[in-house]
Amino acid sequence: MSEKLLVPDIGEFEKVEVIELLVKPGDQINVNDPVVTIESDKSSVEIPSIISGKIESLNVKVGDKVSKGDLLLSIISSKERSLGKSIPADTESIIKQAELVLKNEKKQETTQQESTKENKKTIIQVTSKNDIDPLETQDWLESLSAVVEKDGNQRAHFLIKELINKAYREGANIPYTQHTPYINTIPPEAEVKSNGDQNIERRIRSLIRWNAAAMVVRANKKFPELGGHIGTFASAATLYDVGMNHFWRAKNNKFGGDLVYFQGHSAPGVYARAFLEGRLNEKQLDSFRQEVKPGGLSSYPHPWLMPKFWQFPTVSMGLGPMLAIYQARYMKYLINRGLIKDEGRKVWAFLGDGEMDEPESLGAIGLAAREKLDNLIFVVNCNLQRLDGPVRGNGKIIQELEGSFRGAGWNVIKVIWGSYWDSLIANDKTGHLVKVMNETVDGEYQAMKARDGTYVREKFFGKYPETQELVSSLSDKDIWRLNRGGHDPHKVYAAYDKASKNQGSPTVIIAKTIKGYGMGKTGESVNTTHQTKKLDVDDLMYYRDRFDVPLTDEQVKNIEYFKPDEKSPEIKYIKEKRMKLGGFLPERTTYSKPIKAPAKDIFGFMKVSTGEKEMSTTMALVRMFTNLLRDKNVSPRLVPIIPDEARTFGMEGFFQKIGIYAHEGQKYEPEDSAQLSSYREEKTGQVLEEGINEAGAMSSWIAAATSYTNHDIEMIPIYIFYSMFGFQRIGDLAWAGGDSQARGFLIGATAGRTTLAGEGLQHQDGHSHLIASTIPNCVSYDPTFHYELAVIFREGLRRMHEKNENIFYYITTMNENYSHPSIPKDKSCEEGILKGMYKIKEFNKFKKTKIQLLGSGTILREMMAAAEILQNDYQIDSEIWSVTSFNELRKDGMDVERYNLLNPDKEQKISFVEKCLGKTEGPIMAASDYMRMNSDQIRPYTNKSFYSLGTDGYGRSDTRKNLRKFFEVDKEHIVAYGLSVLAKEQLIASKYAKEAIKKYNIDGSKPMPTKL
Ligand SMILES: Cc1ncc(C[n+]2csc(CCOP(=O)(O)OP(=O)(O)O)c2C)c(N)n1
Ligand SMILES: [Mg+2]
Repeated sequence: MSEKLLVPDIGEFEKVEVIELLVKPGDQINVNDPVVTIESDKSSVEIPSIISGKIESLNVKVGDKVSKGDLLLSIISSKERSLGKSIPADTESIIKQAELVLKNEKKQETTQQESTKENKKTIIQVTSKNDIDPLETQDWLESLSAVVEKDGNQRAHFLIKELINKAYREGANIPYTQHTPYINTIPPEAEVKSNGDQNIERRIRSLIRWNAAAMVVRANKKFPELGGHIGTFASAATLYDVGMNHFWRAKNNKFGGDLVYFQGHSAPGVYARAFLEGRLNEKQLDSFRQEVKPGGLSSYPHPWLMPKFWQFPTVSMGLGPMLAIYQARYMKYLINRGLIKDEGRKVWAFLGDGEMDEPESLGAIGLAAREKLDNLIFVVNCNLQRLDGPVRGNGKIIQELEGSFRGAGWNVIKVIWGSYWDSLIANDKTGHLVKVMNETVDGEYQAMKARDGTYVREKFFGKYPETQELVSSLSDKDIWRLNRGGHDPHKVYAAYDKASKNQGSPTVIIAKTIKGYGMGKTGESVNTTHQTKKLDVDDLMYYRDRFDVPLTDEQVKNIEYFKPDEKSPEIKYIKEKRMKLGGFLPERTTYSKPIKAPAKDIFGFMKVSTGEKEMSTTMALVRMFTNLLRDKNVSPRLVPIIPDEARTFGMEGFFQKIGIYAHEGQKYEPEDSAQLSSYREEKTGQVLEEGINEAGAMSSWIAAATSYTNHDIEMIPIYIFYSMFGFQRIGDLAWAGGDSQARGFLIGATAGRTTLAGEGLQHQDGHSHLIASTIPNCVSYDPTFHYELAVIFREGLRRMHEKNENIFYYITTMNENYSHPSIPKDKSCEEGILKGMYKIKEFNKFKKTKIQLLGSGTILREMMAAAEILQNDYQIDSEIWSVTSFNELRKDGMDVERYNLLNPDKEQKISFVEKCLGKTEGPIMAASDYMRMNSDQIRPYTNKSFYSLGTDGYGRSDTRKNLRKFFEVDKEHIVAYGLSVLAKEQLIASKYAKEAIKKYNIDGSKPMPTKL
């Protein structure tokens, strides 16, 4: 039976142009197959069929304007009609997920109950001066203890919750519980024990500690300027060792591997372990921080410098935590999209407590909880110190972090006290010990560890008679031995075990340690620990003795490394443990397959003129994506990333077409569900809609752009943002992206200081290309026309994703609508587009005076208009060059110049700029919608006179015309300045320039825009 397919609800748009027919009469189509593409002045979108069958007739043609309800085509239907658009929420999968969550919750409940059964000796003691009836308090507490004893923690928890609810309903003021007492989260009875050989592990750890310190001291003895850190790793050694021996699984041919973000300043410890594992040799350790000669060990984790070793750059504080969160989220994205298997891989991130002050460190923890990232574990090493002094001298960083993470919905595990404290805490019947623990601030805790047992007895235990009594039988030495949780392998193991098994939320382990642990008087727990990189002989002896390193005094004086024999139990143990966990860590490898670049003709439509039709390059880009989504190789690999700006860029069509990634699917019917571009969230959704979060979006981009190494699958991330909120906002992340050898596209949309007209000073970008140029492996372009964009984008796909070059692309697109010409016939045009410039037009009528006009982005069009005026009104000929990338031209220029200087006796090479312009006539005038420095970049690479125009100064809102006049990059200024340039070069009389300045009302007394 014949059925009719009508234009569906397309939102507020009417009379939208049909730009593409994707089917023809006689075609057999299925439900959801796209049939036509329509395009408004902002966005293009495909209309899918809601009927399957054979197409009988098409009722529209390209160029027709259609509105909701118009007839598109008739179909002889084969099956029953679908219920309009596909149902937004996949009910069945939601039920399945809900069942799974319930199952998990049940499982969690039973494991929690089991653990409480073992954990019967919980003491609940409160001491408060404000207690008006201590006996009554005691009654309540005993009742609670009885409940814990008889029915377990879970029951106690339930009763407390009920009491709180009741109190709330009765109007009582509910106590605010941001944190738990200052004790370990896991009680000793519930600790899972390690099956490792503790003695051997301690010996190994001691050797790693020694070698790590030795490499820093040796390097600085040779070259004091090299620097390095001992204190960070000294405090974190146990945290790393337990993970390395028991938890972190390496990547191999059977398993994708856990991903570990090592804290930047602990790099020496990671090298020292690799040394014992036989992965690095003594010579390499001796080249720590001497990276210029190949083979040196990088100061910090830098994949760019050690591409087979480091995976994640972390040393710029705050980036590690943020990147790790988005890495864990991206891992779930790949799993949910069916692109990788769910193997229970984890992302571990090691962070400093000082580092947690960075806004980026805590900025994304809400997302981690919301997305239920139970594949993510943070370990915050709370040595209570940062660089200058204590992190929270007057407060408690552990409690503060607990509050933040608990509030955000994380599973928090505090590892504060080591095993030596267990019996003291168990005997703390009056609760005074926990009270002192709660009351003591970090500044005091730090100071105590810089002193000795006598001091601790007096200052800490001496606070109350009850606590004094508690340690009366301990010697000062015993008191000094009371260890911190982060240095106790048992406590750390139990925490890691619990964290690894946690379901439904991310975990943070907050571990208390001592900065410079074992470094003695000069380096342990003192404010200067962070920068201690030299240890004198006494300190070294102390360090050796402290950790029983089997070195003679002589060897210590020589700061020798120590590596036991290959057949020693230590080396055998360390290797065995790693082999059991699948291999060594960290290690950077890639086994991903390249993606075949799409056929050239996929971009064919962008090489022909748009005729009368005007569009922006942003819209051309969206059109290009729509086409790319039809390429079966490329389509599934695209990861569009948008920080709440899809509609700004006309990309809302993607919501329906490929869906927005949402780990829970869509639990609601969207408000706009009847519309073609309705907001569709889906578990398998492809778009990463990041909300107003450029740093998060960039972190997602880095995760996807390094997918080829971390997940062995090549992906094509395309992050589209307001160009002003790109590099300027997330510059450090972009730098880390470069270091990570990211491959993907960054699209700076709404670019150009005068092109994004009305938005004003904070929005108008006149320098993002300059910032992009600071990143060595970033390739950037500022195209004007759709064919330039197509050529650039295709080459990007080829270079990065087919040829696997470790570069990334930054392309600016604009929101100014204009018509686009066909690609010039000249064969060398494509090469020019990619190298950075090509001749787009020539005016050669008068053959008297000539000027070379270089323009890029939208300002190229001002140049073209100016050239016409120069020709018609002033009889000046010109050649117009479209400069797609001043940055790329500069790179070529630098290369050529360097070659020439190094080879004075050889035939001198010619820069691409000079190849283009060398034999042309007349001076050069260049302009872009960016600061003059943008075009000035190529000034040294040509011998001709060179003048720049640009948009130096703060932007401001106004019309494009007024802005271009203000910044002096409109066609009138180009004409006037062009004439002036020719006069200065003595090619014409100066009166012409003067006349033009007058004619165009150019106010010569107006200050430089930079001063306005
Ligand atoms: C963004 C950034 N700012 C400043 C620094 C300089 N810096 C290096 S380490 C450090 C102190 C780190 O303290 P913490 O995070 O507590 O680490 P740990 O105590 O474990 O060494 C500082 C300020 C940096 N690396 N990155
Ligand atoms: Mg610290």
